[in-house]
Amino acid sequence: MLKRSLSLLVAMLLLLAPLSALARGASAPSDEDEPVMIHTIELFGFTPPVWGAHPDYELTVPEGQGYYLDFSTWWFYVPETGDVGRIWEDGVFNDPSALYYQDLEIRVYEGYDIADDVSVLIDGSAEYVDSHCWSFNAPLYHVYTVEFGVFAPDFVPGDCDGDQSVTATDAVLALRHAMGLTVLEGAAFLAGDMDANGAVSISDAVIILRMAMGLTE
Ligand SMILES: [Ca+2]
Ligand SMILES: [Ca+2]
Repeated sequence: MLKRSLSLLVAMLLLLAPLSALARGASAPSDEDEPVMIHTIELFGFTPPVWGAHPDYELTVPEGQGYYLDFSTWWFYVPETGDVGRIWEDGVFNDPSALYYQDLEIRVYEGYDIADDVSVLIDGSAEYVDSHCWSFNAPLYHVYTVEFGVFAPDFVPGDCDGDQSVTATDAVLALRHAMGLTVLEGAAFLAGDMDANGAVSISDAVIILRMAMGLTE
């Protein structure tokens, strides 16, 4: 009786073994081939354009994601003339007739892919996202921010302390900023940046001093 039971058990095991092997064989390849789909792309640290400032390229992606920010560029577009171009790190947002937007190039790591219905969030919201599309020749995903205009605040060039006249005091303020002793911000910074290159330097302070002394306008 026991012998019969044993042989029945062996027969059952032999019957089941090929089935389980078949099941493993059928499922393994598809597990390896299917990419992990990305349904949300998140970017953090976005700074919209500020008049007189350099573009900010400090956007980051959270760690441990299947995608990364490969490259990003700020662009300007002038509707009146149709001019389009890049704003590099040393460029300045200072054209009131231009619109500015950032092109963010997203790539995925091996084993990942981006879902068609992906949502893109910048600093937790879709407020700054305009559109996104695949490029035609590479697994590259472009995200475009909305367009930003910039407007010059009201200031008198050279008047760092805002008293509506240009004096030696303004030159000293610009000089102290250039030396890192104080920080000029907003309209004071723009007033001090006489050559509009996005920095207040010693040469700006010299220009202001010459204005205060009546040597230049
Ligand atoms: Ca002044
Ligand atoms: Ca300057």
